[in-house]
Amino acid sequence: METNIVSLSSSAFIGVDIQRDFMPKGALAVQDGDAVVPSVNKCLSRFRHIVLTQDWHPPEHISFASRYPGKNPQDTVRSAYGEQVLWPDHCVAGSEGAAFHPDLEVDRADIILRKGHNRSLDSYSAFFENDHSTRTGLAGYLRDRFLDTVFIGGLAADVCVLHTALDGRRLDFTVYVIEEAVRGLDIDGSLSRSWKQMEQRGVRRIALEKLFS
Ligand code: VGL
Ligand code: ZN
Repeated sequence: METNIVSLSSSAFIGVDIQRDFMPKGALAVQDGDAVVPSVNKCLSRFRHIVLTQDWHPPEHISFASRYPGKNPQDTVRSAYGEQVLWPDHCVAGSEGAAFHPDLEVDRADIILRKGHNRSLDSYSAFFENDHSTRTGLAGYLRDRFLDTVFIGGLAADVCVLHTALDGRRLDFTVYVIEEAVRGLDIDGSLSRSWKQMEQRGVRRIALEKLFS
């Protein structure tokens, strides 16, 4: 007999950065990024505990290439916490591009976690900022509710989903990434590298149909 893992009261769904700027034609477009929305909405209607994250940067954020003369997106800069990859300006707090995809059923969220709001510190993961030590508070939130398992969907599979999944494992959560509910930037093979890395660290990859059978 199959257990319906989704109905377990100890599981949460984390929808990562399903925002306009990561959609096709957005400032930091993920190919087919909008294809995650129906799958994610299915999760939003089934899970009992729901977290949504929102990439939320001040203007002139440390990760914006436009801030450094002569630098381009994908170049890197050295920061106080190590190497930081540069991106086009994206998800500026309060902007249209930072808004959730219009079809995302945001009202189902229990909590919306905004990350990357410190001008001099980026935050890919929903658990830690990019210095790998400043906590966002999400682990505490989950533990206070006795949630020990997270299912992740959203964007981008090889950046913020990847780092959320790896940090979830580092913090001893059971972590699943839902195949149909993620899409990646896939820069120079980063997507397959990310799946490999997640697998090595014990992140479980699961198909949507397996979840709701
Ligand atoms: C992301 C790059 C920069 C993401 C956020 O949500 O994956 N990627 N900021
Ligand atoms: Zn960002």
